[in-house]
Amino acid sequence: MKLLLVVACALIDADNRVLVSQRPEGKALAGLWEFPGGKLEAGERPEPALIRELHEELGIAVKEECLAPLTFASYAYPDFHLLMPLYICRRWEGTPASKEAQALKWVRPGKLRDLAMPPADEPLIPPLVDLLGA
Ligand code: 9L3
Ligand code: MG
Repeated sequence: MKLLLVVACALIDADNRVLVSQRPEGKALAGLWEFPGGKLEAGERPEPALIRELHEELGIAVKEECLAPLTFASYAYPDFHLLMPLYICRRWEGTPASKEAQALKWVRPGKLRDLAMPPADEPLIPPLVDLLGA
C-alpha cells in the first residue's frame, strides 16, 4: 500500500490555545478541522516541509529551531497509509491568516475532541492535553 508522509503542527498561543484549520470545500475531508500542514515534496525533510506549508497556508514564518516533535499519527485509509508527525510551535513571525480560503480558530486543547477532525488527527489530542492541560 502507498505510504503518505504528511507533517502537521500545533501552533500554541500565549493562552495555551491551539490553532485548527477547516479543510475547504473541494478538498478531501472537506469541512473537517485539522492541524495545519501537508505532504512532503520529493526529497524534502519534514521540518522544511512544515515551514513551507505553514507559510503557504497561514502566511507565517517559522524557524526550524522553533519546531519540536511531540508525537505522530498513523492511520490506514482504504487506498493509502498516512504517517503524520505532529510538531508543536510557540514562536513564529506574523499573524496566522487564511491564505487558502480555510476557516481558522484557536481552541483550548480540551475542546478539540468536540470538533469533527480527520481520523488521523484525533489520536493527537491526548498528548496535547497532557502537555498543555485542558
Ligand atoms: N491530513 C490529515 N490531517 C492533517 C493534515 C495536514 C492532512 N492535519 C490528511 C488529509 C489528506 C492528506 O493528509 O488525506 C494530505 O493532506 P493535504 O495535502 O490534502 O492537506
Ligand atoms: Mg494542507
